[in-house]
Amino acid sequence: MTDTASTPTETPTGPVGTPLTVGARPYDFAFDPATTALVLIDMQRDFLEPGGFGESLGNDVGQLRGTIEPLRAVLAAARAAGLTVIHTREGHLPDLSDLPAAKLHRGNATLRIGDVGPKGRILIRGEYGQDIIDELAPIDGETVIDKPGKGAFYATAFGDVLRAKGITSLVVTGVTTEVCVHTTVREANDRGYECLVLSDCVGSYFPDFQRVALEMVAAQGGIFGWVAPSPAFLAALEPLLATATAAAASTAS
Ligand code: C5J
Repeated sequence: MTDTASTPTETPTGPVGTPLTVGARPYDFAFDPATTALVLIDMQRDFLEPGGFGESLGNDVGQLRGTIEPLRAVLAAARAAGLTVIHTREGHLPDLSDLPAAKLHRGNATLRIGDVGPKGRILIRGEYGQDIIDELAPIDGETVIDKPGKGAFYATAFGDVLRAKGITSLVVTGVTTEVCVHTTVREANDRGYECLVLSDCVGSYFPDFQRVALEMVAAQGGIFGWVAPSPAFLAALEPLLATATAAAASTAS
């Protein structure tokens, strides 16, 4: 089943436990780890490495690479704390049947979607360049959502997966801040999810867009959600990580 329309039944529900708190803008973000997912948006070679879709549009892919190390730390902590982890990948079917002509022709790119580049066909599912970078590769048990659009909800099972897992809050990371991250946060916000965007784990090819896109999330009392640097989120997870470490030690002894 795919998410094509907004209905009241989409409103997330889940068990409520003791919330953890992150120091965030515009005010503290409270979340229950049992109903929170870490979402990694489009950390794909096509956006972060030379020879892919991002570079074909004239972008300097080096601008995004600063997200990798902080996000690697967040991913490791989320896994250790037992949070739900969901990855997304932007891409199209090999026959391009899910690619609108408007998207194909937009941008006057040197290589268009479906053309063969140094890392395989540009932005095509199953190609090496379309996959997630090695540093953040999904592991068993983590959901990977393939999406044809910028938002994670459009024409995917993302909403169904969140509902099935009882998720009500999203910690959002990935690229690019003002495109797929923003679109997903806006879609999620309209569906009733609480979104925290980790400022150093999202990246833009344009420094000005990065700053303004983050301001737009937290402005007007958090019109789309909250913004915090990843160390604040890691600090909030500390009690859970300590419990997990103690449990592992007692199992080993
Ligand atoms: C773009 C994305 N920028 N993942 N995609 O085309 O943000």
